[in-house]
Amino acid sequence: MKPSDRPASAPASPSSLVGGSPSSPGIGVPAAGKPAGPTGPHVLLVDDDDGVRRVFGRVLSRAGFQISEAPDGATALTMLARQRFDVVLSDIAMPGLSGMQLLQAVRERGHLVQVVLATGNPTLETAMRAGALGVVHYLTKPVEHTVLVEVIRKAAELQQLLPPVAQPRPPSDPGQSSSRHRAVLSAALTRALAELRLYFQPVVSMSNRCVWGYEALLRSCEPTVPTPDAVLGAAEKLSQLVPLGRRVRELAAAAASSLPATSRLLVNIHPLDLVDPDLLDAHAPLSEHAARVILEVTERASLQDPGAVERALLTLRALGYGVAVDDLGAGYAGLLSLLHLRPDVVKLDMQLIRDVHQDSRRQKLVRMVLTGCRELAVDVIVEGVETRQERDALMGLGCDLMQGYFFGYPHPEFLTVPPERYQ
Ligand code: G
Ligand code: MN
Repeated sequence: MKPSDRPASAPASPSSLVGGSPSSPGIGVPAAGKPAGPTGPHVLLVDDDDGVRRVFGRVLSRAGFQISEAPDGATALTMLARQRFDVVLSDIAMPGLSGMQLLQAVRERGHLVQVVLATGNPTLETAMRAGALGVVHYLTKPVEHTVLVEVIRKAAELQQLLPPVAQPRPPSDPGQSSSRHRAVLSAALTRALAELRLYFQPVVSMSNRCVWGYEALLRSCEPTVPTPDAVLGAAEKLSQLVPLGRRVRELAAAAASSLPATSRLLVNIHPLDLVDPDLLDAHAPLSEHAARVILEVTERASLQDPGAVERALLTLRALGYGVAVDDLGAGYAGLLSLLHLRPDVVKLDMQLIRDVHQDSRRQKLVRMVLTGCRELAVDVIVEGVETRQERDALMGLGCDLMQGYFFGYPHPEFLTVPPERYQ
């Protein structure tokens, strides 16, 4: 943070500095202060230095924040997968996962949290990379405690502004804040659309030991709508799903030119896209690559006119697109979608896959879907494979096409899968 960004009221005396070297005289925290507020926004402090965590924790809990601590990035990621936090405040230079890698993983995994980075050794490069990954603040240690509290408070406020689909807590003042909320959301969505990116996650064929395809997943760099669900929720709320879908397909078309020769590209579409003339246009950018593109559909919202869906699917097939039903077995995608959408591929929801090696009911359900889909000549992709045990159990059940962190995280480039993941 530049000195000019500091609040004018922030004292700059050495005794108000926190997060420097623990032996420095600058870490003293005034004894007076508000008591810890167990109901305030929840902050996850990530730093390999116990002293820094202790001091940051003390300052922030006195300001009313709930504090949890992680001594390294890997522990932080485990905690983020299990629990909701409002803000992550992380050191950059840590052994193992660096703060920057942690930030990248948080974005790739789509965790709904604001990230503030703190470093004792600021460089332009880390500041720029942090900015590109949607970090809300970049602090230089030692940090004045008033600045620390102010920055974390602002980050927590951003988190509160997330759209309801992504943020279950209702706004504190729904009546008065709804038009302001809409304006804030609209500005956030405009920024998110301008900076939208696609990441690509491999889908492997175990029998051919190759990447069968890549799923394009949208990623936002906008802190107020940091996850795909938040962007979709905002677009839905503001009736902007059509421009969002067009932007995603434009980016997918641009990426398709560098798609590895034997792979397909799986692109998520919203049911409403099915009635967008741009999707059905033979001259639309993505249509040029249709023969290598599989459109993934989830019936998140039902369409007014079911006939329109069937007509759209006929046109898409004539253009050469393949069709996949996404998240089969979860909320929206039931067996009827196999009937109505007549997909080429179904993707089995990751809730059915989690710990499949330990659960005979899950095994039976997976086998049942595989048998049914074989009879219907539909390929099955199992999603969300995270461990070797899950992979082995699924192979034993006859699954061939698999996707999940075990094989690769979503990444801006079309990465290959390490050979040992097939062994
Ligand atoms: O709904 P859809 O299947 O398109 O969503 C895919 C989402 O799942 C992406 O945001 C992706 O980052 C996430 N994802 C991909 N692989 C895994 C995995 O192995 N485990 C978990 N928990 N999430 C995953
Ligand atoms: Mn999908």
